Amino acid sequence: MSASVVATRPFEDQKPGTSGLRKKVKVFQQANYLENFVQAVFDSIGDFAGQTLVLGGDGRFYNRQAIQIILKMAAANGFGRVLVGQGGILSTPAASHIIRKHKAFGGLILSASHNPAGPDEDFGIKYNIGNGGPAPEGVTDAIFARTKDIGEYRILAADDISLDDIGETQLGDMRVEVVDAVADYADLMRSLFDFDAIRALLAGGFTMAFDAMHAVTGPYATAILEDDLGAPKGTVMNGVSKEDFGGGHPDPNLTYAHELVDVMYGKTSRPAPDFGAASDGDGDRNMVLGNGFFVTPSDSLAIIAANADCAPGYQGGIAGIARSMPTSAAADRVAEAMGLECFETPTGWKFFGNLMDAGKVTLCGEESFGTGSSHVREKDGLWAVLFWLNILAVRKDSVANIVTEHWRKFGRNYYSRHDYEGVDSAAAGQVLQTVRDQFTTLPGQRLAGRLVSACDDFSYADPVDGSVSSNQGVRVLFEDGSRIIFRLSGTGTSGATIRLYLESYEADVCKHDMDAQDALAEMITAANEISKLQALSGRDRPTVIT
Ligand code: G16
Repeated sequence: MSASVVATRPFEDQKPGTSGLRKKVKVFQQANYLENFVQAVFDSIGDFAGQTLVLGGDGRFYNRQAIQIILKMAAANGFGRVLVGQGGILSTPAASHIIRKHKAFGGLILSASHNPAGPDEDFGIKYNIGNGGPAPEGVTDAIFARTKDIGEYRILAADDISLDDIGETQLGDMRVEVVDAVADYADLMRSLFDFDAIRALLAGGFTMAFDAMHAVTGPYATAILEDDLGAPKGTVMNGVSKEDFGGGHPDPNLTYAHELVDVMYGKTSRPAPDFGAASDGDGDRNMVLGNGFFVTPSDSLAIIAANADCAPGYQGGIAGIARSMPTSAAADRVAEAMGLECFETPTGWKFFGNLMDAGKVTLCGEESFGTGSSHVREKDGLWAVLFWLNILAVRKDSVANIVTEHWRKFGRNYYSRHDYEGVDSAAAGQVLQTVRDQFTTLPGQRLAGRLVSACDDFSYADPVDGSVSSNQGVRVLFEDGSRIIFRLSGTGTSGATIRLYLESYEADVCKHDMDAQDALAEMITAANEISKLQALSGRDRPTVIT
């Protein structure tokens, strides 16, 4: 087997977004497109000669072909060993764990997360560093710079290897180990949560449903929830992973996880279960529901933090909490009550890595249905589900009671995100600029019955390495803690997605039972007025409301 050096020319559009490079499959299928990006990664991450790379993906269309290409490139570039998930499958949190457990140099994760899959849909790739977390901006900037002047890539001339059987194969000088995709991850979960208590809960008449949305979590959820914890067969819905995710959109929110939502709100023939959850394409997101009750991701983080001592893995205390800037401040109130530091970072899990490595935070969360802890360096869907089950097993109360009691104690942060997807990029930029143009005039004015205290473009200085990330969202901040935030998504693959985040704090317990859209109605109107969002985007309503 010989390594060949293939001449290539740069592609101009290989800038990693919030979480790696995400494009249509057809873009990735262009000659040299994937190869260029992978070589740019290998050229940007330092000396890995003889070291270990972890490789796996969410199983979407093109996963297997991409893995074969990357294996041959890893061999030609001098890796000593690649650990690849059986069938080419690794959920994102499982990949993060395997990188850490096996002290790998890094990992390549193939996923476009919750974006639909199939020949005409999306594919993605991202590089994670040796701590198991997404490469920080310094690394992704270097990768992007390299994609712009790349002239060749290295690849081994070899046959494809079998990914389906656990075992070892030699590829040139590199060893390929096909590993069980689930086992290590399941062991980690057993070390964090009280499986006996959860088993007893599930044996005692407590009912639940988990929607894997035909994506990567299916085998993980089946092994853990049904085979180990004893939940009845069928608890995991849509548990068989498919290359096209069953034609669905595996984004665990009230819009796209409607099958689960119908079950949880009693709209099917079965009685609504006590607990419901869903995960996304690559297994890092989660949505949590009670019987007829939705838990916002921001509240979920706060409630997990406030109840962390229910889970054995967290009984020694937690170090601190971090949330992305657009995530509601519910967790800040818990942190304050617990005497913990709370960090506000830009959107993107990569910003939590330094804080976790430095021991400053244990729990992290994002409004985009992401919750996790320092057990790995990615958000972790099933981890959040197990944490909730552990809390429910200890507190022996319903999801709705636990949440409303939390609001009674800490106040309620009414929260919603309105997404306008597939908007013309120039128009989306204008929406944000329209608000920026009022940065000096809005403060001091009253909007939605509240006083505007400040406006800014969110900027973050990493307290660990001092790096500064600017332009991370346009904020209109109110004196009472309410916020209106505009941001452009960094994960879409067609046009621009405008995200409008709305938050309003309510301390009065008598006003805690409103629908969030009603509670935020004045804020929504004000946000549209100051940004001219609907006029500029040509849309009269959001595509998705969460
Ligand atoms: C990714 C990132 C998250 C981010 C989310 C939404 O999640 O890992 O940190 O919150 O995208 O980002 P944006 O608002 O820029 O679209 P995932 O689950 O898509 O990998």
